[in-house]
Formats: sequence, C-alpha cells, structure tokens
Amino acid sequence: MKLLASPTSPYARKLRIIAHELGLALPVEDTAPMTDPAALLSANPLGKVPALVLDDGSMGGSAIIDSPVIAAFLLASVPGQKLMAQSGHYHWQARTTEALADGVLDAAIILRFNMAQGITSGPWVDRQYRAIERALAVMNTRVGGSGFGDICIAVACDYLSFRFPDLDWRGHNPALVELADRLLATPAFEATRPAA
Ligand SMILES: N[C@@H](CCC(=O)N[C@@H](CS)C(=O)NCC(=O)O)C(=O)O
Repeated sequence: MKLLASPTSPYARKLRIIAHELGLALPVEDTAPMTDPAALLSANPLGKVPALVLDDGSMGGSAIIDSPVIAAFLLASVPGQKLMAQSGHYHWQARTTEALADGVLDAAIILRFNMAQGITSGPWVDRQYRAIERALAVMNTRVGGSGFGDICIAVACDYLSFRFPDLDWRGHNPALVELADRLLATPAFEATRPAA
C-alpha cells in the first residue's frame, strides 16, 4: 500500500505518525492535490490527500480515503494495538478527540484558502477562529485519554504553530503545551515535521 500525500498535509502527518507508532511501513507518494493528478483523482474523486492506495484492490475498491477512515484501517491492521481502545467508552472518546483535532485542521484550512483569496476578516473567518479556540479548550481537557487521541491533538497544535504562528494556543492551554512539547520531540514527529 502507499499513501498519496503532500509533505505539509497535517492529516497525512497524523497517519504517518500512527503508522510509525504501530510499526507499520507506510510509503508516501508525494502528491500535490491542487494540481489534480490523475492518480489522486482515481483514488479519491474529491481530489484530497491523504488517500491510501491498497495493493490488491480489496476492501471494496483500490483506495481508502479520509484520514479518520485510513487511521481506523491502520489500527485494525495491528491486532492488539495499544494506541486506542478497541471498543467501548474510551474508543469513542478517542474517535471524538480525533474529530475535534481534525475539525481544528478543517477550520485552519478554510482560513488559509480564504487568506489566499485575500479574505482575512468577516463573520465566516471569525467563526473559524472561534471554533478553533473552543476546540483547543476542550482538547486541553482531553490530553492523556489515549495515545491515538494525543497524537491527533499534537498534530493539530503543531499545524497551528506552522501556519498560524500568531495564534497563541500555548498561552491558554497548558495541558496542550505539555503534550505538544513531549510528543514533538519523539522520532515520529521529528521525522514528519513540515518544512515551510
Ligand atoms: N477530511 C479530510 C480532509 C483532507 C484535506 O482537506 N486535505 C487537503 C490537504 S491538507 C486537501 O487535499 N485539499 C485539497 C482540496 O480541498 O481540494 C481528511 O481527513 O483526510
């Protein structure tokens, strides 16, 4: 299998780190989504990375798309994995933490697309910043819930540092600071740090 991904995609970074922690090889094919390469559109008609292309065309198609689905696939590939509870309350807590962290990324990416068009203020922009602030505050209370959730949180925080250096998430969320500082120093985070 291979992951179609751009080097700076935070969704792909989440998957690359999870694969590393699970001991899975996850080759990455550098893919720029905005140029609509044929291989990406074939794997994901939405034209978004990451997309996981399977070797055998199993699972009802030759690709798995959307990072939470790919993450679930990677976790399911390793029976007995310890990153996330297999079921029950802690499983759904971890999945919800992932949704929160991904939602922060979604809002941040909306802001970036707006910025690229010169839109830096207005109700839609404010709404994204408020969503990010609220989600950060809730994630601050969820640190330590699972190894998986912690990776998702730290990836989202580091993406904010990367793309929104003026957004002071560190000033208000001490548990996020402690988590990010600890995880960002680990080999998987180091190896996937995006270059500007
Ligand atoms: N929900 C998707 C979001 C993926 C996404 O937005 N990827 C961005 C790059 S970081 C992309 O491919 N954007 C291209 C586009 O929106 O056309 C996931 O979790 O995989």
